[in-house]
Amino acid sequence: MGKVVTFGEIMLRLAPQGFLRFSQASSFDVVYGGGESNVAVSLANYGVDVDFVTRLPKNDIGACAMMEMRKRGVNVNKIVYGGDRLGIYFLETGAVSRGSKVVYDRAHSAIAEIESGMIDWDTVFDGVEWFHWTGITPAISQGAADVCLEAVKAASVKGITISTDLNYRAKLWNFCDDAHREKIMTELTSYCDIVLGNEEDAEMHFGIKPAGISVQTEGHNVKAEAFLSVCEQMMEKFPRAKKVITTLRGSISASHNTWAGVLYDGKQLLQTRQYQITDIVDRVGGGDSFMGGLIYGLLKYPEDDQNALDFAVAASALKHTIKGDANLATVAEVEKLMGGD
Ligand code: KDG
Repeated sequence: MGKVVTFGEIMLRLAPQGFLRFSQASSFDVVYGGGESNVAVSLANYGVDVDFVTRLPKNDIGACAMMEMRKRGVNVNKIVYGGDRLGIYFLETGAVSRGSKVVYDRAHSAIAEIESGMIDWDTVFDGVEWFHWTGITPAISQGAADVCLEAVKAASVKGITISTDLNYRAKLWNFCDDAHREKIMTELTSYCDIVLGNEEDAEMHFGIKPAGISVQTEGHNVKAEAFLSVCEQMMEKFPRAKKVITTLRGSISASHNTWAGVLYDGKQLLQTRQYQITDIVDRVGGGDSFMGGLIYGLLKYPEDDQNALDFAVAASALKHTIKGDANLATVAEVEKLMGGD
C-alpha cells in the first residue's frame, strides 16, 4: 500500500472530566486532536505508512504534540518548527439534549503563522501516493491557505491522488470575507480527486444546495437522494473529482447517533447500512475516522468502492466508542463490525 501525507494543525484538547461544564472544572483531561492529524493516526493504526506535516513551536509543548504522533506510529520527520505556540481547543462534552461546546484558542499558533516556502513540498511528496488536506487548514490564516495551495499544486504535478474533507468551520475563516473564502476553497478543491463533504459544507463553501428534495424529509434513503443532487453539482464544478462522498448522520441525542455513508462516482450512488450508535463515548473526530477509513479502503480495495465505503462507515461507528479525537480501532475490529457483529 502506498505512502500517504496529511497536512494541517494539531492542537492540545483540554476537556473537563465527564460531563462537567467549563465553569465546574478544576482540571482538564489532555488529548491531542486536529482534523488531519486524526486522519493520520487512523491510517497509522491500520499499518499505512503516513507522514503528518505541520508547523510546531520549538518548545516542550510542541515536542509533546510531535511525540504523540510518533507514539501513534505516524512519521514526524517532515514537521517544520518555528513560531511561538501550539493551538488549543477546549471541549465541554454534552449530555442528553445539551450539546457539546468548543472554544478555540488557536490564534497565532505556529501553523497560523506559516508562510509560503516554509515547507519543501517536493521533498515531502517524494514517493508518495496520496495527499489529504481539509477545509480547516486554509481557514486558519491566509498563510496556511497559501501553503495548502502550494501543497495541492506540488502533489498534482507529481500525479499524487488528492483528497479533501471540506470541513466547514463557522468559528474559523476570521481573516477573510465569504467571497474570499469561496475563492480559496474553489481553487483548492479543483485539484482534488476525492471530495468528502456534507450539505452544510457544499452550501457554505460553494453555495451548492440540494435540488428538488428537502433535506429535512425524514428517512435515510430520501436524504441520500437529496445528496445526489449535491454530488452532481459538485462534479460539474470540480471536473477532476472522481468521487464525492458524505456521511449521513442523524443526531438523535448527545449519546445517540445514526451513521451511514454514500459515495457517488458520476454514475452510481453507493450506500452503506445504517449504524445505530448508542452510549456514545466521544463523537469528536467521527468524520476524520470516516476519512481515514475511506483512504485505507480505497487504497486496499481500489476496484471495490462499496467495500471501501463500508469500511469507512464501520470505522467511524467504532470511533464513537473511543475517547479522544483519533480513531484507535484496528483493521480486525472494523472488519468484524462490517461482518455484522
Ligand atoms: O474533526 C475533528 C476536529 O474538529 C477536531 O479534532 C478539532 O481540528 C479540529 C478543529 O479545527 O475543529
